[in-house]
Amino acid sequence: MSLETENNKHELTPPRTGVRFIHTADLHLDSPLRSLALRDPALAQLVETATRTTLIRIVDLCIDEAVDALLIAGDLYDSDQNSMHTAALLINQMRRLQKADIAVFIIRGNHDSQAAITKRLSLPDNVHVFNTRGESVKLPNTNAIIHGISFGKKHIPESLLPKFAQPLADHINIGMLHTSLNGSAQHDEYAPCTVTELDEFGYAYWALGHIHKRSVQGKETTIVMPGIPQGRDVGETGPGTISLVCINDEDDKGDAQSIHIETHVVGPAQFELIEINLSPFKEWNEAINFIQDKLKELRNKSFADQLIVRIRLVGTTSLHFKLIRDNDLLVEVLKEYCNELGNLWIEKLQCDTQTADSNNQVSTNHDALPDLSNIIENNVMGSALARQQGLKEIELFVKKLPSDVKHLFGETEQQRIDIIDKLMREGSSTLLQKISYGDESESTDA
Ligand SMILES: [Mn+2]
Repeated sequence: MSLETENNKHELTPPRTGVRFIHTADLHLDSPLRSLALRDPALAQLVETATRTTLIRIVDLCIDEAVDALLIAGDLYDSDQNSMHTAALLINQMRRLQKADIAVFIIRGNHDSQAAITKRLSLPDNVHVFNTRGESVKLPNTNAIIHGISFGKKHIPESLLPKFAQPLADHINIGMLHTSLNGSAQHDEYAPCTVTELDEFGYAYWALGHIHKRSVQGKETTIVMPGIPQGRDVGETGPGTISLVCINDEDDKGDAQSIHIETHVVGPAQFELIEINLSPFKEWNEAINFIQDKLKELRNKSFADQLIVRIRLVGTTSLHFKLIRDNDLLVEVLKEYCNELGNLWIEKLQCDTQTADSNNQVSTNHDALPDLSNIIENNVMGSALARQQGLKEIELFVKKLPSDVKHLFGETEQQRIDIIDKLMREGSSTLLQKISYGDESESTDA
């Protein structure tokens, strides 16, 4: 800890009126890899260790900033299945905070409501895990009081607000709540409540969790969703953030309470989706250069150490056939470029381009192809028989999958039919392209 910190003056005169803390939520430790696209072992390793690295970095920041407390507002774990490795990591990190005299407040969310790791693990005594009835705990050496409540089960359809204590006078009241916020009771089972209700409750700060997108709201009070500190897949793009919060109470001169929030990026790996339009290009190398420039631009703008990108190629281009046929080659070329640039990864390359001249090419070179295309479109796509066959195949396939990825192939019959239709459409289009383009390319290569 540096003696030069601006808060040094407070530290010399405890108990002071004011508090500094770090607020995070939704670390989802031990979350399984959610994307089948992460087949690259090095990339899978990076994503797997990213949440653990994030926890260590949060603790580093707590110690560097010499905060009073760390608040973890639910879903510290992804589920009740936790590794011993994570248990050991957590104990070690909590001990580091204990040595630095930093208190830790944890509430359990919908994902870790049953996690044995916070229920049975003996964490050092600087760590307080809130019960499911609601509790208020004073933060030593400050005039702050933390009110919190844990989820006792996965679904909580009612608001948990009635279980919170009224604000304590002459204290900085901070509430910790895992909530889906404004959702209606029928659709949202994660302790819903409104921003207005929180705003009018009389606390100075609401440390929320659950929604993975960062937001700061409130008029009378400050209501913060800190955002997920480390995204788990391309569904969670952008930098992973936490909040460093400083609340100063009314001072001698009568100035009102002030809250200062700093956003810090902690997650080591950032996911991004990028759509690249290849319409202007007719030359393969020009298209590759363009994609590489776009990747570099994105890399330069990203906040995290590592950038993981899903690329979606779109546009109408005469390169369409080659993009489909030589997809593996393109991926390798781009991965090589990422290696050179460093700290950049391709998670998936999705090719949704359209051909600039498919009809001409198909009809002039191969007379049977338009017929085949019509047969597929009119007699196969959407036919009950084809779907039935597809459902059988998917069922056989899903049986062989590990249980945590089974849902990727649809949880209802309708979802499975949608997947079958999509696969048939993609498959038949690839087949037609390969038939029409295959011969032609062989002759030009020869
Ligand atoms: Mn949650």
